[in-house]
Amino acid sequence: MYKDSIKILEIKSNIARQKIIEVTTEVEGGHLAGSLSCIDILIAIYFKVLKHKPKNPNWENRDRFILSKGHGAPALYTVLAMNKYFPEEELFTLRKINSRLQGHPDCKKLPGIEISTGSLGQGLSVAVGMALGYKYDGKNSQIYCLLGDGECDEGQVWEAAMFASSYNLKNITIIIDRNGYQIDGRTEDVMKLEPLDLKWKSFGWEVEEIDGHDMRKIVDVLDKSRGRRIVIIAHTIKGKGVSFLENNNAYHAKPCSRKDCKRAIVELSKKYELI
Ligand SMILES: Cc1ncc(C[n+]2csc(CCOP(=O)(O)OP(=O)(O)O)c2C)c(N)n1
Repeated sequence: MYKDSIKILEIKSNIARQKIIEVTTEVEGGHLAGSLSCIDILIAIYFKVLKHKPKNPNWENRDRFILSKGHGAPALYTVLAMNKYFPEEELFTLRKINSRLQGHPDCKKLPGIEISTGSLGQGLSVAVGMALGYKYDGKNSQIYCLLGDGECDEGQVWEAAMFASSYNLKNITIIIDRNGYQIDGRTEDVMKLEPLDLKWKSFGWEVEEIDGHDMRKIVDVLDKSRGRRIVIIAHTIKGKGVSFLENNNAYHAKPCSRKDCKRAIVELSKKYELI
């Protein structure tokens, strides 16, 4: 892929980060840090990898993306708005009563949401069911599912993992946002996940590990995942992109103050000389 197109994706990520910070500050809510850790992956998926038609969200041959860590909704909404699934101004209705943009994605309200998520551990089961349906229908489209690393504590994740290999599905890509934190602290302190790669391999999945903020690597590995049953362990940083948010789990579900929002925007803007 040309260097330029990677650069454009990186700039889109930077713009998305600013939007996530602005919106969560303005509405005084939303899971900020875990949205910033997965946004590079979502930008790569929605702008480079996914076969989809924002003007026809139910196009039957589309690939599907499921945000199993549904609390990362601010990141997903931002990328959907950037793809024109709905007007960008609507982002500022996040978590408001009667808004289509609830704290967790609602597939009955918002176009582009494949399944409602938020109760951790359930998204992969739905993704696997969709992959099985596509296999039976003879479709060559791919299902992508993003899990949190803390979410992998949920037993249902492993039941779905076992099911996918038992049915020899080869149309599903899991991306794990391996930012090392969950709500109560470091994943390895709460419930050890390592060796995470060996766990997935023993459940019958191929595994790749990447830097989840290296846009070229993200696009490459996602492109090559088509037609396979694969887990991409994406090593990321919670709060990525802003010095005082990075690895600061206080911002798990807390937005920036107005003053810190301005600081964050200035910091991000300087990266691509956007100001
Ligand atoms: C079944 C269930 N239990 C608890 C929660 C509350 N909760 C929201 S986010 C979160 C932490 C998840 O950690 P991780 O998947 O690592 O997300 P990240 O750190 O990337 O935000 C928890 C426990 C939930 N949404 N669902």
